[in-house]
Amino acid sequence: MTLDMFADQGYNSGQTERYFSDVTLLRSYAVAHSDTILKLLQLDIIPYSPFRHMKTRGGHLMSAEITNCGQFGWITDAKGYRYVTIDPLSANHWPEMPVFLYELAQSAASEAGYSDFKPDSCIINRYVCGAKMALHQDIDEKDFSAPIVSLSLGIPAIFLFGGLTRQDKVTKIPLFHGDVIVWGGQDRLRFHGIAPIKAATHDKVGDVRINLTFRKAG
Ligand code: MD6
Ligand code: FE
Repeated sequence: MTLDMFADQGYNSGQTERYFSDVTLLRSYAVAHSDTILKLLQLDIIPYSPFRHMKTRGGHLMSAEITNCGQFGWITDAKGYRYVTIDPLSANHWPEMPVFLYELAQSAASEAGYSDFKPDSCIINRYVCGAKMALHQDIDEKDFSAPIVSLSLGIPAIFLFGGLTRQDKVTKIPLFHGDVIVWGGQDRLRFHGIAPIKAATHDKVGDVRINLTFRKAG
């Protein structure tokens, strides 16, 4: 069976999968809320801080387009990776994190065993067919004791989970519309990335994958 055959019916809907020691995948956790989430993005975030391609320090254009909401937004430019409170494109604060998203991220974290998650940052990625994210570690946050909560919408992706060094073997985890993956604890600093997205169409989201990643950055 191919991945996109599962895309609309909710692959393993409602099930919890565990990987390594501290990675929890909540299948279809956000499916019932996807219309609300997409509307919040469309009305309250994108008009103020649109998606944009950012450049890495090496001058390489990232294939995923990025924006943010919440107090801290993640950016990359000639000066490298970091969190900032002002969107360099709008010269304003990032749009506030909608309470609905804050509470959804908090309840997913709680479901995965992190009862006190207070995200102050939400990175929003948009991937078209062919876009990817190279293996990397999330190390720009101040405190690694908080987990990362990552919500996928739209067409499927293959999430790549490596180890604590770049050379470690990679585990591939397919992610579908509405899936939420929470990682923390011993797995907080694992290398991870997104394999090149395969062409597909999702009936609500179209031919893109949207990812929202909630963190405690500051
Ligand atoms: C994803 N994103 O799009 C995974 N990490 O599913 C990330 O791992 C990520 O988008 C650090 C900074 C921005 C990101
Ligand atoms: Fe990351």
